[in-house]
Amino acid sequence: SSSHPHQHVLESRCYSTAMAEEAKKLAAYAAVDNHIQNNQVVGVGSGSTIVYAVDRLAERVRQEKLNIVCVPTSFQARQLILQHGLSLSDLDRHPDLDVAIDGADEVDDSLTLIKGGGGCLTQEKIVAGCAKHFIVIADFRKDSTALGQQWKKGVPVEVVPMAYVPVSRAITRRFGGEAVLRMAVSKAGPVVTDNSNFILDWKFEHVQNWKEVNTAIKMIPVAPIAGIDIRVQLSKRRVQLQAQQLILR
Ligand code: ABF
Repeated sequence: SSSHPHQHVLESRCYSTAMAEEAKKLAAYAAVDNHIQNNQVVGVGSGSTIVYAVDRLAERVRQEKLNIVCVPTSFQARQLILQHGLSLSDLDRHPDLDVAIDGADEVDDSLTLIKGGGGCLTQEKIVAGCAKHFIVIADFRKDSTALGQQWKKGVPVEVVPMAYVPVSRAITRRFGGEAVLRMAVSKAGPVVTDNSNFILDWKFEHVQNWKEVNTAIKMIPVAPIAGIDIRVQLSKRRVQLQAQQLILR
């Protein structure tokens, strides 16, 4: 039942935490096996799904003696790369990546994504933008018919601290809803990103034109970054939605 602490209800189906972990792992392993090859420079995303991807990548590097260079998208990704003994680089040395691999919060039918629930969106977007191919690992829980409806967490927007009030007002005045400063779990202060910025979580009331929203947010002074990813190049439109069978169990 939905009252069990380790069960969640999604589209009236139940799944356990163990099933969610298994789905993340299956999707991550498939993404690494299908899309990463020898002699590549790989952007490494953030979040809990990417942990499985880096596990698998490190395993393949060892077993197949692959020559892979990794560029991180966050402090977490950097630690993962180091802990797995993978080769760590940066955009100074490797500004052209073969592939970037990352998780997402929601994915709709046109492969528009909400990202940044984990707070690493700015570097994720920069690294993905430097890659020829962008591979998104999303298990069945991330499959969304209308962005924002799945988890009700809204769209994260990273913002320069002194500008969070005007940016919040600019977003809601134009698109409605509310944009709330993300607070630390302790409630002692706001969440501070790897770039020393704040995050606004914009919760909107109705389905939006994501292209318009993305452009409009980018145009607000103080260079905020919205956790929306709209990719038009076919080569970049790859999402690994796996483990559907798990929900049928
Ligand atoms: C990053 O990690 C973010 O863009 C996204 O918000 C999050 C997904 O986390 P998880 O894999 O834990 O669901 O990719």
